[in-house]
Amino acid sequence: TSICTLPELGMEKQHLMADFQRYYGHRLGRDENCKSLHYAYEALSLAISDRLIERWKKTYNAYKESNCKRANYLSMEFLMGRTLSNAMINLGITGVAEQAMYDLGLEIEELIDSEFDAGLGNGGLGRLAACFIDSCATLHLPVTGYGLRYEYGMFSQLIINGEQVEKPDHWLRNGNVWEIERFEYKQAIKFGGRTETHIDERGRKRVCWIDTHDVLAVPYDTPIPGYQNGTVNTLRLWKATATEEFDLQEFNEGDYAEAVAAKNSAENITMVLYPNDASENGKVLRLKQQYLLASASLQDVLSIWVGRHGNDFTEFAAKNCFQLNDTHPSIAVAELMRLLMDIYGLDWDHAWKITKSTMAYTNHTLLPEALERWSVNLFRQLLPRLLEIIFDINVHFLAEVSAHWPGDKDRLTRMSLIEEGHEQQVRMAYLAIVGSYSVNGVAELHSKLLQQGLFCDFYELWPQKFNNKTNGVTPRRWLASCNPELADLITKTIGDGWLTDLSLLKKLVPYADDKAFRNSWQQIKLNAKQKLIALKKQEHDIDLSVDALFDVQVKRIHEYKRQLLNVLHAIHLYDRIKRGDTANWTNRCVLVGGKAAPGYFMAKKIIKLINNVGSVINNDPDVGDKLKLMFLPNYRVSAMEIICPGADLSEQISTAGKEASGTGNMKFMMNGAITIGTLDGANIEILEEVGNENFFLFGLTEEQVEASRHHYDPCAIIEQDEDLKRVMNLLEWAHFNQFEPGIFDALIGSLKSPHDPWMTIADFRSFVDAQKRVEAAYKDSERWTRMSILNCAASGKFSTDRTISEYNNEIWKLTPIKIDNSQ
Ligand code: DL6
Repeated sequence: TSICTLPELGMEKQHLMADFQRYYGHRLGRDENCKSLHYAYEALSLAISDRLIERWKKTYNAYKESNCKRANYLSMEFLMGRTLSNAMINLGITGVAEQAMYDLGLEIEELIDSEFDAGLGNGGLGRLAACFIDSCATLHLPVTGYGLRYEYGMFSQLIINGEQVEKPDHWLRNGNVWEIERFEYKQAIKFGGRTETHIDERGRKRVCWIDTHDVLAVPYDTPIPGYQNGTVNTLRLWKATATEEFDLQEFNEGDYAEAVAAKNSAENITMVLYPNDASENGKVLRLKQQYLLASASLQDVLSIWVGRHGNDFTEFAAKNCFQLNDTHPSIAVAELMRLLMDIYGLDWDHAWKITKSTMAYTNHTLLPEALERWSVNLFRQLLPRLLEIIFDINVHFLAEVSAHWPGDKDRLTRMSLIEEGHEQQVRMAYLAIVGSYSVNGVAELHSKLLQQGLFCDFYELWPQKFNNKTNGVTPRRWLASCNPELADLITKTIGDGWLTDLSLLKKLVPYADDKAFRNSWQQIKLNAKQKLIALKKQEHDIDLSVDALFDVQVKRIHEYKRQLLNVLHAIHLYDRIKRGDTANWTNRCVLVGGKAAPGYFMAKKIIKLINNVGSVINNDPDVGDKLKLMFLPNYRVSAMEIICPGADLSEQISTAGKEASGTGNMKFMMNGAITIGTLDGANIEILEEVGNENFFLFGLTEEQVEASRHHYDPCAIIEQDEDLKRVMNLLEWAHFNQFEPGIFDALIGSLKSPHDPWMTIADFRSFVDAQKRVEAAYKDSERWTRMSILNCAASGKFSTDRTISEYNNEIWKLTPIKIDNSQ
């Protein structure tokens, strides 16, 4: 018997009830007079969490005993959303827990809904990381997620007078039952100071980074369960705090207040998530966050290694790899070099060989403004040792470029890790490419464009490094958990194998022709639409008709995603109604949601425009049920869990060549919504899977966009299109901003500019025509339901289980470790 010998926890109703009551009454000290649901949520979560921790320890021991290779997923964002319902599904305990709560007089749905979202991400990139770690655990892969434990996550969005107002999201204010602090694994992180070189006892040059201001990174671990397979992996998030040593000195000098204040400045590093999904260059705090993540995570992995193997790194690369989620953690390339050389005494060549064979980089955007660059001066002040190493990497790298292209000076300038100019900048994407053995994009088109455009020089030099890994989403959260009725129907029809092999959904194809099955499918969609209406009604007292086409666009607000095109279409429909052009009309609710980066002027104007146009349309008695346009405030993971089962039409309308992949498109498809979309990102692969007849395609292709960019004349297009002209007139004559003159001038100007990079006007006519095809299809409800079933049936490719299997087979090469649950 040891201090951690415990009897196995029961999985039956009575076991859960007993644990719940103990936590509720003893640990939380509540009784039947307590009105807040939060404590019941917390008591149930603690009971569930105990069962996760049991499996977590077994997984940890199994990995340790097998001495297996491990992957580490480094990401500045993990957009986890809520945990309770997902944990119950993955433990296979949902039904039992529901019954247990029911017997105690509680509705489990209400407990689930009382959990705050863990909003530690901006959008697709962060949510992808969350889906990835779910799939890694489901596939028995030894993968640890490393990120930051922001005190404030993504801001809450309020809409006041049609405008976005940001409110801080203190998601930890009620504590977080799912995490465990592990102070014993803290790491010291250096900032500032200077470097000194000396010769060690073996006559080798050693660099010391001294006079630094150190900060502690303290890990908080969250268990990540696989789907009913006993595996529980770890998400390790770092919180910055002051070191213990620093205050002693100041205390001695009597500067108590300064010492405490310094603690705050250390803690500020992980205080808040940067709410930008495209660019956030040049901010000192952001660079500190990136370095803290990279350094703490690498030190953690290295200290585990050294604990077992001493300073022998011969096998390190065979047993470890690091996947960099975008360039945000790419400073890890230089940091691994520093740790291996300065701390563990390896020489350059050995350290570089290890670095280059352990790092792998995923790019998530083609937008040039999102490619990170850091000023050399800032680097020098904050991370002087890292800058030296980056310069050295560059010297070695440029020698390789020169050898490959002798005398090609332009090539050297283009490919250098350092961009020259009035201020030198470090090109972080290039650092990631040079220091990695794999570089991937996130959809076929995106990967192709990286190779042919943005990174073409690097592709020419190292074609074998480049590959594609099309994104996915986890079907556990994005079908089983968010749409239980549909999941039950699918399981009743084809069995439950689809939960871990989504390609089995194709067995639904023959049922698209089965009238009874279609009826059940239709009824489930109507129920989901009712839930969505109820959500909407909490905020606006507007009645939506369940029979209307639910036309949904939810994602970050960005010009390239073209929410504006959607608004132009809504205005066009409104104009038709006002002109009485409503023969054969299809009633439609256009729902748009998403957050704008707080400093993104145009995106904020787009939100205001949607709200203003919506308020004119929704209050016009001539319009009635024919058309509604609504903005869904505070779009987040838990909102999407209600929105996506209720959508009929999924708007994926970015300018071709701009959306790297998209993942909302996959969630909608899986839940039976039909896509109206351009040939962009993963839309192309969705179309390939589902076929032309089950997808509403429109718009210019990426090649056409690029070819017509130079002679683009939106004013001429407007002039020749009567419908578009009327839409633009309504905008320009301030029909939607009668008492707010000029507020949409910038938006109108951008639409009419021949330099509009998003070329919204170019796709208007084709979009309107595609929408007409949508209306005709929706009128025939049997046909629509067939299409809906076939979309779900064709969504098998878009599981992150498939994506992660590809990462593993082609990049990480880990052996799955099955956890023995018999003891
Ligand atoms: O790969 C996940 C996700 C893609 O689905 C989106 O298409 C893409 O826009 C998004 N990229 C980012 C990049 N932000 N930065 N840097 O969020 O990644």
